[in-house]
Amino acid sequence: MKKKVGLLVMAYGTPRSLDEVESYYTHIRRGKKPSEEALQDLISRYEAIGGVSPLAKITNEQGESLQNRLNERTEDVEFHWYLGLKHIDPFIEDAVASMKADGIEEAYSIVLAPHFSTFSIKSYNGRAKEESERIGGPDIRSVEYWYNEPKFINYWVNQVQDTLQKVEDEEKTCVIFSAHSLPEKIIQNGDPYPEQLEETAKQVAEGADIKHYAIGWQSEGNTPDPWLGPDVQDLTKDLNQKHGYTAFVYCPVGFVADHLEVLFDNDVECKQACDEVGASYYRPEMPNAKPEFIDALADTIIKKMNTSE
Ligand code: FEC
Repeated sequence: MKKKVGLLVMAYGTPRSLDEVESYYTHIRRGKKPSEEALQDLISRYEAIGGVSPLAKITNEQGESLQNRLNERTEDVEFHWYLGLKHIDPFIEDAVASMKADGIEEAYSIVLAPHFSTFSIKSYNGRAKEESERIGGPDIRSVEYWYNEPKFINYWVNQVQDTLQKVEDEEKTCVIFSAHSLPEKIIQNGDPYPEQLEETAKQVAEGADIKHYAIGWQSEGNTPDPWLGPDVQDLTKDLNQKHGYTAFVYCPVGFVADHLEVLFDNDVECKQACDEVGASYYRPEMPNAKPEFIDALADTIIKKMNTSE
């Protein structure tokens, strides 16, 4: 008989309707209600992308596809996937409790974000471990990052190559790789997040033989502390001014799905920056639940199964 193993798939989460935006935003702000102005601003961004984000549906497809792919690729194990979200139910703790209730003793966990940061992957994994210790199981082995997973790099190499076929003049085109900005203080604490983004960008740029590329940060929060920069919109204007690029290809490689931060921050705001300088805007397709991407995630879990860490 195959061994039943848990697969804890963790992701950011999104409100399922505009009514849930306030409680979701309050959770993101660690329990502090947003001002009416900030709340309306966020609601208007969700409205601009159609009212709700497609993220919830895509995260579900990613989790289910990963479970199915792992079950195809492993012989003596039967994976059962559980969804654990950071900012809305089912929370990470709910997923750990469900695994325990279902009699799961051993589980693997993965966060649907490629780059390690104390703000992101560390906090997801920490919450899962804390809960499993609190309730006495299951034993969870966590993937810590996968920014350099060969099939993930390959996914973006193919996407960039396809997109570059559409541009008029590659010499005048710049590819911008980006991830979610974080407060600059993470650097003083030795966080590997910026280097991991640089490495993803370098590997994709080499694989796709990109002529010009740059790294930027996006979606920074509305707080007084300094955030990692340059912001992708400022970067667009700056690069256009300095080098005369007439087309920009945005690769938000720190994200893995179509959601607010891509559909608004890239497709609306970066597009606007391009329009302002008279440059063309391109944004390759996000990985979502495409089989080649799901296979990359399956590789990370299988590698984890084959190591003793
Ligand atoms: O609903 C959707 O479609 C979008 C979901 C969404 C994803 C996402 C990913 C990341 N975030 C990260 C860090 C921060 C930090 C703050 C912050 C704020 C927000 C707000 C919304 C939001 N985030 Fe997010 N993020 C998504 C949505 N995020 C909404 C609140 C309004 C705003 O600022 O726009 C600032 C918190 C604070 O106020 O202190 C920090 C990181 C990621 C990528 C890794 C991951 O997915 O976990 C890092 C998707």
